[in-house]
Formats: sequence, structure tokens, C-alpha cells
Amino acid sequence: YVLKNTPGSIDYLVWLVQRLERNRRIAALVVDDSMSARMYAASLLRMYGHTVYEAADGAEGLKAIEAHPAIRLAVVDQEMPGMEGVEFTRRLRTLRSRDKVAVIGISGNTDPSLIPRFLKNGANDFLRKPFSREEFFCRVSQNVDQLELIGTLQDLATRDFLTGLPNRRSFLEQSQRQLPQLHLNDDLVAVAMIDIDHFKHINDTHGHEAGDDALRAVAAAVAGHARDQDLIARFGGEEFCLLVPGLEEDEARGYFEMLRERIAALEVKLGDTTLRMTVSIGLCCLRPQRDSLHRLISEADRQLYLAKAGGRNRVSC
Ligand code: GH3
Ligand code: MG
Ligand code: MG
Ligand code: MG
Ligand code: MG
Repeated sequence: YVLKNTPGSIDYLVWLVQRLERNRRIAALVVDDSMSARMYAASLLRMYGHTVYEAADGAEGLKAIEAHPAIRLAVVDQEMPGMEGVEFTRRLRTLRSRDKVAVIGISGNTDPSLIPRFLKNGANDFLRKPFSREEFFCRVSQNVDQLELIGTLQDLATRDFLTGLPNRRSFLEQSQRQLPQLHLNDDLVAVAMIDIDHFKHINDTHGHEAGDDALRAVAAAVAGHARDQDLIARFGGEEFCLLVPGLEEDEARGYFEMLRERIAALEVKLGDTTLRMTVSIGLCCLRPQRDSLHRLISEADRQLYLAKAGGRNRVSC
């Protein structure tokens, strides 16, 4: 089946409109042993501007899922040799959760137990063959919208709005998830609490908006300093937290001395004045037990207090 995608046709109009909605274009996978059915579904998806991968059976489909992490939607035929659609869906779910990939089952089979089996095994939706193009588009766009909404909500729940950094909750969750592995490897882990010095004074002198600019600048410096394996958060008002695995104690100290200097060298331009800041850093290094996150953080907090009491603009360990 070839869509008559010629200028002036309705198909062409749909194609044009959908092309404009760039952010709703996703990568999709069609798994169907019938070549004509597969090409039909794929061509409908392509008409809407989606990138489409095709698989002729479940095993090929799972390989495609593993090879292309960008896939957000799978349209899956039930009747296939080797692995039926329900089983494919079940296995797909061991690789990708519902917030990452939507699955739409497809079948001409009228067995009433089929739809519940699809849904129980992780499908989001079902289409009975033969389906109309309109229904296909509605199901696809509803599922794509839902994924997008989930992504937006996840972002809102885990990111700090002002700085774009992970928030405290997300930091604690991710740290808690990493500790068992760090414990197994017997790695040293460093947790640092970073607090801007006399920040109230910045707000009082230059205004709250200037304070916000300063916070964003420090956040960007902390993020720029962190390595891929480090966890980072805006922990509170003008406080940042870092979890840094795999450094010896003197290396960790050097790492945070460099970060302290990096922030002290920042120049935040406010009209014709230039704002400079320093931070105090409380550092705690230890080989974590599974449950030592709380201890790491409270010790870093205690060290931060010592850094403040010792005169600020310093790392205390
Ligand atoms: P210290 O050196 O002891 O840390 O002094 P400080 O003034 O930094 O400490 P304090 O905790 O008294 O003040 C922190 C200030 O940070 C108070 C609060 O108004 C400000 N603050 C917290 N969140 C924000 C924010 O999102 N934007 C701005 N502009 N200010 C904030
Ligand atoms: Mg089939
Ligand atoms: Mg304070
Ligand atoms: Mg402060
Ligand atoms: Mg503070």
C-alpha cells in the first residue's frame, strides 16, 4: 500500500501539518510477519513524520528495541510465527518500562481473552484489524501525547525549576540506588555540601533577580565541574550537593578545591556591575555501607558548618 502523498491531496495536507509538529515526531517500531500489513502501518506512521523501524518477527523486534533506545512506540501484531505479539510485549517490558515505550497490539482475532492478555502483559492499547486510518492515527497520537506528558511530569518532579539541576528528591533517590554498587566495589565515595557565602547579602544589595542569576551561574559551574559518574543537585536555597564516587580522599579534596576556585573566579554581570561569590564546602569521604547515605550527608553538613565557622571560602574535610 502506497500513500498518495502528492501535493494537493488530503494525505499531503496531513503530511504537511504533521511535519510542522516537530516535537511530536518519534521513533516507532512495527512488528508484523505480514510484509504488506507491516508496510501499511509503517507508511501511516511515516506519513505523520515518525521514524519507523520494521521487524518481521518478535526476535527481530526485541533486537530493534535493544539497538535503538530512541524507540517510543511499538505497534505489534499478535499472530506471528516463533513469538506471538503478547509474548513479545511481555519481553519488551523487561527491557523498557511504560514511561519509555508505548505498545499497541494489533490482531484480527476476535477471541475475547486476547485484549486482556495484551494489556496484562504490558500493552497500552489495542487495535482490531481491519482498522481505519483515522482510528490508527487517534490511537498513535493519544499514546504519543501520553508519553510526552509523562516525560514532562517526570521532569517537573525531578528537576529544580530555577537552575535546571536535579532536585533534592531525585538526588536522594539516585544516590540511594547507587550506594549498593559502590558498597560492593568497596569504592570510596565523597559527598559534599556546597553553600554560597553571605548569599543573603547578594539578595539584599542587588535584588532577588540578581540572586537568581548568581544561583544559575553557580549551578552551571557545579554542573560543568561534575564528571559523568557524579550526582549533583540543588539541595536547598543556595545549597548544592555532590556525590562523587571513586576518588581517594586527597583526590576528592583536590576536586573540591578546584570547584571552590572555579566558583570564586566566576563573574556574574549585572548591568554595569560585576558580581563575585565564594562558597564554603563541607566534604565527607568514606567507604559506604548500603545504608550510609544519611550519614554521608549529615557529616558533610557538619563539615560545612566548620568551613563557615573557619572563615568561609574553604573546603572542610
Ligand atoms: P552563610 O555564608 O552563612 O551561608 O550566609 P547566607 O547569607 O548565605 O545564609 P542564609 O542561609 O542566611 O541565607 C540564604 C539566603 O538564600 C536566604 C534566601 O533568601 C536566599 N535564597 C534561597 N533561595 C533563593 C532563590 O531561589 N533565589 C534567591 N534570589 N535567593 C534565594
Ligand atoms: Mg501476523
Ligand atoms: Mg546559612
Ligand atoms: Mg549561604
Ligand atoms: Mg544555606
